[in-house]
Amino acid sequence: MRRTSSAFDPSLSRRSFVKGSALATGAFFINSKFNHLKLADTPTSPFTTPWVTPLPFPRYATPLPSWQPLAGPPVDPSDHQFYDEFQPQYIYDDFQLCASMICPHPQLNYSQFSTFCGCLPGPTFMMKYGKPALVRMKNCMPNSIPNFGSPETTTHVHNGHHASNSDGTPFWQLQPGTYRDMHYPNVCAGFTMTPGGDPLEAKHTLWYHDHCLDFTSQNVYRGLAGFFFLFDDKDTGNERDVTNPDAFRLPSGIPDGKRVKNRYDIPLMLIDMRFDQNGVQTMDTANLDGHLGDKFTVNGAISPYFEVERRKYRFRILDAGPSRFYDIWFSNSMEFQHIGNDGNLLPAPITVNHVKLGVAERADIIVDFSQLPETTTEIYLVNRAEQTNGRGPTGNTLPMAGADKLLKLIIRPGAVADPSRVPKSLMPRPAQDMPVVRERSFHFDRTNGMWTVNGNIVDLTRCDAAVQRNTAEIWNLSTAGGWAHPIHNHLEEQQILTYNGQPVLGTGLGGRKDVFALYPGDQMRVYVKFRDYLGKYVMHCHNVVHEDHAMMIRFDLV
Ligand SMILES: [Cu+2]
Repeated sequence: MRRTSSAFDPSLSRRSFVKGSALATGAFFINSKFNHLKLADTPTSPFTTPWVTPLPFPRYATPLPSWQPLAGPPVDPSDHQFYDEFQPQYIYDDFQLCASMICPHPQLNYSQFSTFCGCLPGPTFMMKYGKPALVRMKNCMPNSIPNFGSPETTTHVHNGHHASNSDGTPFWQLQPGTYRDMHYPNVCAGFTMTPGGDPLEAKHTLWYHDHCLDFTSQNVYRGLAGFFFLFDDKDTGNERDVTNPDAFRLPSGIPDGKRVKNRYDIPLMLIDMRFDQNGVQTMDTANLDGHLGDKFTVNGAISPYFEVERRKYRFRILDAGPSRFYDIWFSNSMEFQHIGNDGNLLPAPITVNHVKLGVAERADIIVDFSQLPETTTEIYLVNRAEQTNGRGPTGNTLPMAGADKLLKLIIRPGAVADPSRVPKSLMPRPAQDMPVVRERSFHFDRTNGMWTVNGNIVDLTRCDAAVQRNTAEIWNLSTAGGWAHPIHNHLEEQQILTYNGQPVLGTGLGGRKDVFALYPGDQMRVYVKFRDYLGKYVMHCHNVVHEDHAMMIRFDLV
């Protein structure tokens, strides 16, 4: 297996031209990467009996023992910014992207998914600030895969503060049979200005997924997604951390090798899928509005159940797309505490009874099942956002009786001890202490049947915004009517100054954000710091069908 070149791939500009010309004229270009595009029908998936499958848990990614070197060639430090400053203490060798036969429900068939290490979701990384890591990503996919998707991949850690060449953007795609070393320094943003960076920039709930140009929606829907958690000396991942006075002691799982004892920190990855009459996963790749499934999966299983104890749990809910928006409730409308939005913990917990999610957004919530009466033995996690096509939600809230049930929660009888806590304050919003050197506007719209930013479809050979490293800017993000666009910016979290002219402090948007869920006609004014690394990054719509067709810009730190 050979290492990829870090040189820029000039074919990226050709591909965007191919896409523009092919789709703008309504004809599909004959190209090996596009020849599966066809006007597919939208079948109704076969019936599946709900609540017969236990909720699957992704296993943990396991680093090499400290004494064991990489099995293959050594790392090339010159391929990584700040490698000497952040030499990897944890090495994950042989992290394979591969084709895997998976059955999301016992009444369906096996489908060929694309997976990280054979798992859906991929293995969960349990990373720590101050412990730099290196992951050797190997593309072990076959040269062609059935139905949809691309065997060419690149892996982005969503919300990671990583060097451009470890950011896993389409600039560095892996062909089957090649590998790439991804360097994750696990240091807070601002480390080139203050040693260790700004601790208020620590993030906790990240995820990783494919970012292949033109094929992200298909590849992520095929299974290329997993969780990437970061812990620090406050969010330590240990609810019994009595020796550390700074520890939040949020509900935790206790990793024990690849397994877990006492799961109270629960990742929940939501993907809505569709299956053909043979029970095989399918996708209508010709529908450029977006893809909606009629089966709701949680951690890769359709309509699973999960037994909980009468105590507090941390649920980290991820909308992994491709195009679905959620309005998450419990079926008894009970309150819970919203502690984090996207990767960050909020300044303080907010008590709510529902939380909205656009594609790629995360909600970190604490649910206390001890508040339920003994007579309550089961409730459901449900979605009340009405959505009838890939363009976005209608804005209507489904009645509770008609809500989409996602996960059945079976409440075990009997009181249990609960050492976990929810502090009154969590992570204050970082100071807006870097002067703003420039203001830019980005309008997300539809132009000649394509998804555009400021009227342009993506061309990765074109830099759309050159920003000065270690400066701050204000970015104004806006949409036209009719479509919702969850906008994601790489490299940095940002702070929303105003949402449709209104301040957001004290709301779930009042912390830091890496996805801006813009509903029709919305405007957000956002404060962004651009720190530490040089190189190429992207901002794009995370309705990944829109991203693929071709709602993305390139920005460079110079
Ligand atoms: Cu969009």
